[in-house]
Amino acid sequence: MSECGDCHGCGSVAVAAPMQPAAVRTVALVGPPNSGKTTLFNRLTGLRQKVANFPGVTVEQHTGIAHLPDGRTVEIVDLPGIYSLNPRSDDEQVAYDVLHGKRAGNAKPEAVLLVLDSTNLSRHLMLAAPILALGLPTLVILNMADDLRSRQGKLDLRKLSHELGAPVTLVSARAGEGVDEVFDFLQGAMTKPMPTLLPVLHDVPKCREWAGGVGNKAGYRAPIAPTWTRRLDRVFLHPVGGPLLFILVVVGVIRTIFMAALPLSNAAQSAITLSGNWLASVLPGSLLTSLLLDGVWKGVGSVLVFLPQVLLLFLFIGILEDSGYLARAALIADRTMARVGLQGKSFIPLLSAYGCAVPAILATRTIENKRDRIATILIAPFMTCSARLPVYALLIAAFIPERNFIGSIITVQVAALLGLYLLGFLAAVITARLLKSSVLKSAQAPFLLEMPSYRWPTVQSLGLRLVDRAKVFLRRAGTIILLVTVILWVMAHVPYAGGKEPIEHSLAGTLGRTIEPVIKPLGFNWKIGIGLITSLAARETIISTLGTIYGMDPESEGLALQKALRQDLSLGGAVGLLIFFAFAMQCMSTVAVVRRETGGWTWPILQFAYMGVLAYAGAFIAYHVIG
Ligand SMILES: Nc1nc2c(ncn2[C@@H]2O[C@H](COP(=O)(O)OP(=O)(O)OP(=O)(O)O)[C@@H](O)[C@H]2O)c(=O)[nH]1
Ligand SMILES: [Mg+2]
Repeated sequence: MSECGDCHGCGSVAVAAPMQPAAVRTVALVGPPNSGKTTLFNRLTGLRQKVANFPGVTVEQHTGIAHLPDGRTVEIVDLPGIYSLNPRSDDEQVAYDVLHGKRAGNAKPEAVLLVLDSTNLSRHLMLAAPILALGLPTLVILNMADDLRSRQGKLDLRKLSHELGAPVTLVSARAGEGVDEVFDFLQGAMTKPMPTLLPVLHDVPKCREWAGGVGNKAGYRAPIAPTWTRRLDRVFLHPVGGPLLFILVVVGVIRTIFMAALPLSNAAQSAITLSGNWLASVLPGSLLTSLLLDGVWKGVGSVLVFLPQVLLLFLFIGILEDSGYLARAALIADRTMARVGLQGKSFIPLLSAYGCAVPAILATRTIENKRDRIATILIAPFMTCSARLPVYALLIAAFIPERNFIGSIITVQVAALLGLYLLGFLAAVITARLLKSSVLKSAQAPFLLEMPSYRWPTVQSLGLRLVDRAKVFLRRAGTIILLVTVILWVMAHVPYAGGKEPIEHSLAGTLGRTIEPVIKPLGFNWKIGIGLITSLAARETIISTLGTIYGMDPESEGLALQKALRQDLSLGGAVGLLIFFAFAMQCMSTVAVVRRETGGWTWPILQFAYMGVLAYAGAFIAYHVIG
C-alpha cells in the first residue's frame, strides 16, 4: 500500500503488484486522459479504482486480475492517461516504463488495450501510431459508444481496423456494452499472437495529419458537441459570469457543510455519549474501564463526530469532479494562476488538496514543468484539507458567536470558516508568487486541458467515493488517533496518584509545561501545547487530545470541551490557534509524500520550517492584536 493509505484523499490505494506465477500474463490499458480506462479496468477486474470526469485522475499504475470466460486469468495494468509516448511528465514516464517493461514490479505487457474516446477520435487517434509501433498485439477500443450514438457521430469500424492494422471495437465501458469482445480479445491474445493486418509501423507518423487521414478514410464523423454542454459552457466559462459563479459555488459548498453538518454532528455526538454512558453502567469501575471510556471512547469518539461533515465535503468535491465542472474551474482559474506565475494545470491538484494534500501532491505529476510542479507541491498543504475541518468547526463553535453577518445567509460563524479557507488560499498564492519570481522561475506554459462533456455524476460512483472516504476516516481514527489517544491517556495518568491528582503533575503535564515558554507568547497554555505536539502526526488528533486532557470531569457532553476551552483560551488565543492550524504542516503523511515526489529531504524540510514560521508568526500577531 502506498502512503495514500492513511490520508483523506483519493481513496485509490495502489494495489501492490501480486507475486505472480509465470503463467499469469500481463496486459496494459493505455489511452489519453479521461478516455475511460479506469472505468473499463473496473469492469474487467471487478475492482473499484477512482474514476472522475476530468483528465489526470489515475496517477500510478494499478494492477488487477481479470478472469477470462475459459477460466484463465490475466493481469491488467491501468495506466495514467497519455497523449504521446515521449516521456515528458512523470505520468507519461510511468506509462512509458510499464509498456517497455522497465518498471520494477511490473512484467512487460504482452498485449495492449488501447482505449480512445470515440467522440474525440481526431485527437485521440494520434496516440494509436506510437502504441501500434510497439509491435504488441493491440485491441483498439473506441469507448463512449453510448455518447457517440446519442450525439449522431459515426464511423466504419472495419475500415478503421484496416487502416490501423489492428482489431477495433466499439465499447461503452460505463454501460458495460461491448466488454465481451474485450474478453474475447484477451482470450485470443493469450493463446496466440494476434495477427496484424498490416506490417507494424516502424516510423511513427507524427502529427495530426496522420490521425485526421485515418479518421477520414474510416468515414469518421465527429459527434456534435451536446447542446447542453455548449449552453452550460456559455454560462460557466463566461468571462464575468464564470468567475462569479465559481465563487458562488465555493461559498455555497462551505455554507452548506457548516449548516447542514451541525445537526448531523450533534446526532453523532449523542450516539457516542449515550453508548459511552451505557458502557459505563455495565463495566466495572476500574482503571481499565477508565482507559476504555475516557481514553478510547471519548478520544476517538470526539473525532468520529466530524465524520458527517467530512463526508459532506467529499460529496461536493465528487459532484464537482464527476460532472465535468472541475475542468471549467481550472480554465477560469488559469488567468488568475498565471498572475502568480503558475499554470492552470496546477489548479486541479490544488483544488483536490481541499480534500487532502497527499493525493493532490501525487496529482501534480501531470505538470510537465519541474519547477511549476515543485511550486505546486509546496503550496498544496496550505489549501484547507478535510482534517482541518473538525478543528475549525470545534474552535469556531466554541469562540465565534452565532450571529447574522450578511443577512441570515452568511452568519459570523460561516464567515469565519470562509475566512480561514481564504487565508490558506492567500498564503498559497503569495508563496507561489515568491517562489515563481525567485528560485523556481520558469517560462509560462500554455494551457492545454481538454474540456470533457458535462455528465451526470452517477449515484453509484458518488456512493463508492463516500464509502472509501468513510473507510479512510475510520482507519485514521482507529489507528493513528487511537494510538496517540491511548499513549496520551497513559501519560496523563502516570504517575498515578489516586485519581484526583491534577493532570498537571502527570507525564503529559510535564511535557506540556516544558514547551509552555515557547507557546506562551501565542496565548496557549501547556494543555494546548500537548495538543500541538500530538497533532503533528495528524491535525484532527488535537481534538481527541483536548478531549482526554479536559474530559476528565464527569460531564460528558461535547459542549463541555467548548466550555473548558473558553476558560483557557482568550479570543485572540483561539484565533491564533485557528491561524496556526491554517498554516502549519501538521501531517506526517504529507511530509512523506513530498519527500517521495521531490526525491529528497530538502524540499519537505524547507516547507515544514516555512509553514511553521508562518504559523507561529500568524498566531503571535493574532494574539497580540486581538488579545
Ligand atoms: N458516457 C460515457 N461515459 C463514460 C464511459 N466510460 C467512462 N465514462 C466516463 O468518463 C469519465 C472518465 O473516466 P475514467 O475511467 O476516469 O477515465 P480514465 O481514462 O481512467 O482517466 P485518467 O485516469 O484521468 O486518464 C468518467 O466520468 C466516466 O464515468 C462510457 O462508456 N460512456
Ligand atoms: Mg484512470
